[in-house]
Amino acid sequence: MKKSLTINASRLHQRIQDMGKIGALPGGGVCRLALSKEDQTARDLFKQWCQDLHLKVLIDAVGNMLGVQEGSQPELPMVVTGSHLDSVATGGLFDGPLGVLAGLEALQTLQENGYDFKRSLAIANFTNEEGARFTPDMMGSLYIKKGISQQEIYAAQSIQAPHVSFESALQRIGYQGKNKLQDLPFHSFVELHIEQGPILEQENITIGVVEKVQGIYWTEFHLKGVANHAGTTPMHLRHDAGYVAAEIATLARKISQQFAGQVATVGMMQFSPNLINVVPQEVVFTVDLRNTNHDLLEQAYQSLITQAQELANKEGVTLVAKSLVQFAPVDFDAGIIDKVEHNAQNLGYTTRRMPSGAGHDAQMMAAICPTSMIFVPSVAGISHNVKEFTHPAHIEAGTNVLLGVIQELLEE
Ligand code: HGY
Ligand code: MN
Ligand code: MN
Repeated sequence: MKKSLTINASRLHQRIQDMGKIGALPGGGVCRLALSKEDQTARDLFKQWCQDLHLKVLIDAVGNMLGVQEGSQPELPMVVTGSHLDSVATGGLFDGPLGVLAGLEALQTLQENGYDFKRSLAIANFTNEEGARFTPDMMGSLYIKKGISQQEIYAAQSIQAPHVSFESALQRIGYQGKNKLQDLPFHSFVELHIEQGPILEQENITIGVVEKVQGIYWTEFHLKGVANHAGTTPMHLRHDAGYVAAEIATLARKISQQFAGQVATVGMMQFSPNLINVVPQEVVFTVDLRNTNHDLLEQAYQSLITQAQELANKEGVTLVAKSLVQFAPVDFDAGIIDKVEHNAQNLGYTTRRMPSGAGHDAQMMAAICPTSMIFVPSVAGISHNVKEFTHPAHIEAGTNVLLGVIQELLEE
């Protein structure tokens, strides 16, 4: 029978602050890129906290971590919660660590109340959720669902120079494990995460009941024109890769206005030779397209590729478009969605059902077992920004909902 337990909010708050000291940036926020020294330190701390709770720590070949509280019937499929500890280069304290540390807090609360675990409960830290150093994003959970091979992952080169392989970076931080997590029997997965958008705050809602995640297409464009003198080259004789890149960035915004629910982002752009008085020879840039509707996302993508090629042809610039990520939208499990909703409402929290605009490990886990997510509000809807913040009361609320959902899943 489910007991109504509540978490130790100050202990969770302290863990979030302690984790936030790793990779801390001078002006606030964190930089903890996947497989960096900072990621290693964060992993070490998580492992220590798991060992303090006498959890079995499993690590697989791509560095995914599971802290497991073994139940008395370990043959039963396990309940899993968690998220990621890597961050973007200008990240906040909550994107990822909230899910990992709230899971740990829920588990510790169950332990302290003498909960009789029949089914095991595991806390996950998935490798490279952000995709900010190695693409694709959600890499570790994609590997667990067998959507990418170990070889492909090991060969991935870091986006930023000095370019290193995933394999060498993983070996350097000492998290190349031997445990096979892919074949573990997972009963269910639930992830607590900040919304990273403005909806919950604007509507003054405490708990987001997440029904689905947008599809994500990441494309890298490589334009090649002709470097030339900025002063002496007549405009009609130019093959200006920089001009075409700017036109495509503008095109991406136009396309986002042509398809319902479409978002488009040009987040990275590198000019070469990147000199004030030289017509750009080459530009490498990325376009991130997302939509909850797969057909519209596909149409937006095709429209971008076709029109980008036309713009390049007109300027006599060559264009190579390389698809880095194509993840379809994912619907979550109705049963777990309902558990999130009724646990939140029974605790007296306001709720609203919603999609996730951001990608999450849950969208990969949904292919393996019944999955859903719990959102809590982001102040001013800000995330992937050092100013990311979520109020402690909302963190406490979300973690108490997570605890209730986990208990129900453990009892199933
Ligand atoms: O890109 C995303 O939405 C996630 O933060 N990796
Ligand atoms: Mn995240
Ligand atoms: Mn993120």
